[in-house]
Amino acid sequence: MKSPHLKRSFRPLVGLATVAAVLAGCAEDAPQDTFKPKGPNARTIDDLQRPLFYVAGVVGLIVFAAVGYSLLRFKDRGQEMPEQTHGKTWLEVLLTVIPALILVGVGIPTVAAVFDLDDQSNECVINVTGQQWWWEYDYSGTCGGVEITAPIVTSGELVIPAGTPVLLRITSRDVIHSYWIPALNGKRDAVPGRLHTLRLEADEPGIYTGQCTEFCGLSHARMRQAAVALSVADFQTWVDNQLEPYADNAPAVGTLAAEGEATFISQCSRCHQVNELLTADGTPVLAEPDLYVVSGSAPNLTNLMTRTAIAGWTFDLLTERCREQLWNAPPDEFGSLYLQGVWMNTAAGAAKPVCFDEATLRDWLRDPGALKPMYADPLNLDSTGGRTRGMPNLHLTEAQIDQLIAFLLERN
Ligand code: HEC
Ligand SMILES: [Cu+2]
Repeated sequence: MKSPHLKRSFRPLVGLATVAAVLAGCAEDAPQDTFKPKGPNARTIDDLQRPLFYVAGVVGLIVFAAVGYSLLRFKDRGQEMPEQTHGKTWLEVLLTVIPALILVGVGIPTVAAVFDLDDQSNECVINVTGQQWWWEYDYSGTCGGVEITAPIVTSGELVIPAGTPVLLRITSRDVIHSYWIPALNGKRDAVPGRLHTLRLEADEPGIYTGQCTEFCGLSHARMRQAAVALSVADFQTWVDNQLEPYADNAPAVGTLAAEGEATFISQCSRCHQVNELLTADGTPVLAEPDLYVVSGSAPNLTNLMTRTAIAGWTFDLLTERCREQLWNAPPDEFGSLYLQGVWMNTAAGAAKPVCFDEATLRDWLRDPGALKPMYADPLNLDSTGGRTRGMPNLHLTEAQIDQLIAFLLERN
């Protein structure tokens, strides 16, 4: 505190730096920018928020100017106390009527927009469940004219047909989460025991990212999500891929992937379902995550490699370069790249996919808690009846990880 002048002279600098940082944030390509709607619901919100933002901005500037003027003009310079008065009816009426009119002007379009957004009409219904700390999606029925002949359960990445109003039915299994894809609509809380609806529609194929916006515990910051919009034809292909019979892609006897299948059954399948997986003697392998995980659920891994990120959509399955390529693809090229996924840019017959970020998946399998804190620590299991909150460290050997990766790559 020796040099208050120096400190004071820093203030404008700090202020300038803050403004510069905020402006830089606006200029930069920000995928979760609420001012860049990419679908009709988000546009309804944008059409409302922009004029309000401007009006509120002008009111804010007037208030700041008035306060600033009063501070400087009437600064205490030892002058006489001015005459004290009370009440000025015309001014009080005026200052009541003007804000009331502004509020009515804001209220009417706001209520109209709320009703507009509540429109439930849709061409597809998808169930969404919040989990600590990832989102589960399950599909059935018809979606954008595409018939979904068997249930599809996936995680993190919501795949929808573009140009189609999709109704999400959102709930939670554990605590309150909140679903938010800023480019497609506002936020909706996911509350245990309740169903909340949210309508998403994307104008064009592309990837639209978001994140959980209700603090939901330790790894809330690692609970992200994305909506991937595909043309209806590409969406049909995606559905066909998800429902491809296990036998069509089953690892051949004697391969590394076949060893991976056995390791998967012994190490992973108590928590993770892979649809139609059978033991060596032909018994169906059914996951029982309710016995091992507090929330009673773990991601379905049937077609893991068709996703682009895992574990709350936080860790990439695609290498950075390929992710950039996918995210920046024009709408008419996006779908085919997305459907190739980790196999993008890979020559036919190549043993390993070029775009696969293998190191990240290996890190995850080696010690998931090191990447994403989840209270999976075995020391804390007394209070939860032996169940972990996330995926525990299974102390796999590198050889087992090799097998599992081969198995998971085969299954897509
Ligand atoms: C005790 C239960 C349990 C076991 C056993 C388990 N996991 Fe997990 N796993 C989870 C949970 C819970 C998550 C979700 C973690 C999160 O995202 O917060 C998860 C997430 C994953 C993910 C990310 C999936 C996605 O779509 O986000 C992969 C991949 C994965 N596990 C692979 C495996 C493999 C391979 C094994 C066997 C070696 C295995 N897990 C064993 C509980 C388990
Ligand atoms: Cu959450």
